[in-house]
Amino acid sequence: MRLQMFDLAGADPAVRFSPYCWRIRMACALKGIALETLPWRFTEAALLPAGHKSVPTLVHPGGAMSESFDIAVWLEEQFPDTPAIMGDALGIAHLRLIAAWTEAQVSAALVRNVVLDIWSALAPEDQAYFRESRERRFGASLEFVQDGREGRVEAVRTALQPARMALRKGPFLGGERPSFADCLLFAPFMWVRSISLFDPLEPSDAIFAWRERMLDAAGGVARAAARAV
Ligand SMILES: N[C@@H](CCC(=O)N[C@@H](CS)C(=O)NCC(=O)O)C(=O)O
Repeated sequence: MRLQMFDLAGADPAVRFSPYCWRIRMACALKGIALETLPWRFTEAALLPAGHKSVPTLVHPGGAMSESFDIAVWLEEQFPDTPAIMGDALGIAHLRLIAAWTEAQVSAALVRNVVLDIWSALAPEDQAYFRESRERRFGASLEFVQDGREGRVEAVRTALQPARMALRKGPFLGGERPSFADCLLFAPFMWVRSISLFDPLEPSDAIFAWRERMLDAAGGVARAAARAV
């Protein structure tokens, strides 16, 4: 089945940094599903299939869909012969909490520390849009928002404590093998890694070791991914 995904790109089209797209890139890699990614920029809304406004947008033989979590559920259903990474309806319901936690706590703790770095990695046509929309959201300049991030490292580490506790039980959140829970938490780390040198993790942190395992998972697709820095 031919699958194409519109994937947020930086000035260098090889740099793909959307955490939501990384959820799907990792899910496909873990399941062994071939995925063609199409570089897409914030200012290219008109290129998305009609009715779709954000990436990832997946184009498949039956149509198109957005919303990363829904795409992952669809992949799990459509490719039953590949390794399961979500489980049954109960597993999927629980994964929604993991997704919400990574967005509300982890990505929220990270974004202020990399927002100017994101802007720096963007193509010129995207920079104006990103600055205007994000400065409106934060009520301050990108420079002001990102300033002083060294003092916010501890807040990021604290936000990660639930995963640190869960990883006492096994090498991955999924147990012996990575699951979509791992994709959900790994995605914001790929967001940061793709466009920034900011790293809140110390090598002694269990999350650091887990991140190394995720970088190597599925043949090391994430470690091989292009970076803007
Ligand atoms: N809930 C959506 C969020 C997707 C999303 O926000 N994607 C961003 C890129 S990281 C986007 O397309 N933004 C468009 C814009 O800011 O104009 C999902 O899980 O797919």
